[in-house]
Amino acid sequence: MGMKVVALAGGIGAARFLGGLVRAVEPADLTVVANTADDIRLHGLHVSPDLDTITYTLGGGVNTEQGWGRADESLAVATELAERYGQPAWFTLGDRDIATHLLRTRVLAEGGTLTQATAEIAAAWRLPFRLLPMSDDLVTTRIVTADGRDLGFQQWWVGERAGPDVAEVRFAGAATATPAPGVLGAIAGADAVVLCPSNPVVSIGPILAVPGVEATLRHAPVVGISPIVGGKVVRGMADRLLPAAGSKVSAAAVAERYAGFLDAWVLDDVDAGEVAAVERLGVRAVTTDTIMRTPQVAAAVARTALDLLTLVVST
Ligand code: FO1
Repeated sequence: MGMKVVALAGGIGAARFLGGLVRAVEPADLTVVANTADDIRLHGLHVSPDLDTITYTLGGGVNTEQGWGRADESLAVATELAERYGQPAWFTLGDRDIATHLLRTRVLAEGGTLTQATAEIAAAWRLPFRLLPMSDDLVTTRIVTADGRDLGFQQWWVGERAGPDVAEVRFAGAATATPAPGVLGAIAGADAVVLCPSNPVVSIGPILAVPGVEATLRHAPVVGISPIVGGKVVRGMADRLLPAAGSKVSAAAVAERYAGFLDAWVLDDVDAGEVAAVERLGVRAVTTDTIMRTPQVAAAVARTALDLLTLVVST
């Protein structure tokens, strides 16, 4: 039996990393737990961007330029909705992508769970690992803006292009949510839990906010890869959200957010100057090239992370 690995994942950054992780471990021994607090209901459909980004990327069907959505996409439905029916068009669903949302929404409407819908979609894409939503309950990231509005995450990020300053980030529904079946058991039984290089506030944050997850992580070997390189985000909006959540935009500051359960942390080579600060948190740190231009680089990052964690656990 190989090493049992659990990855906690957001969207694009996680998907790139997972493309490497599946080369570094036996995929059959891998469980990926994805954030679902970016989910949104649109035109009556349940859209799960992070689950879909992971599925399409690892299934070989992602739009590689965007990093999300389907390759070979068309917009006939979106155009008809906007132009004929005058429906809001700030969040675009492509035709092929809509097929995924139709299937998911139908499973849910028939009384199935998000876990069941996700398994059916993952099987169709022949994903070689187990993909779980963090919860079957509705947990929704809310962005309270400095000008006092309470926006859904996608409304702020896509609808307003992350323009408004952020006063507060909340996870509505998290306090009463239950982890999806298999999540806590996978973490408790893992030889390694890997925090993907995802947004610490709105990707990993909601997973940690589901009751029981953080407590279970405290007894598991946990390694993470910094999503912040040289004081900047590799992609996404963590630079806009970390200050609102009380953290600096640095690799060490992200490690500090996880310090209660983190055993090892992988930083980019450019952040070698932050290694000492991370180790003062009681977290073993190492640097490597973390800019995952190819799956080969991503696999090297994954091996570095797992090797460091193995070292920490054995000493
Ligand atoms: N991002 C955009 O900037 N504009 C869109 O219209 C948009 C649509 C969309 C549809 C399905 C999907 O899975 C993702 C989509 N995204 C879109 C990306 C998404 O908003 C974010 O990148 C993630 O939620 C953040 O991780």
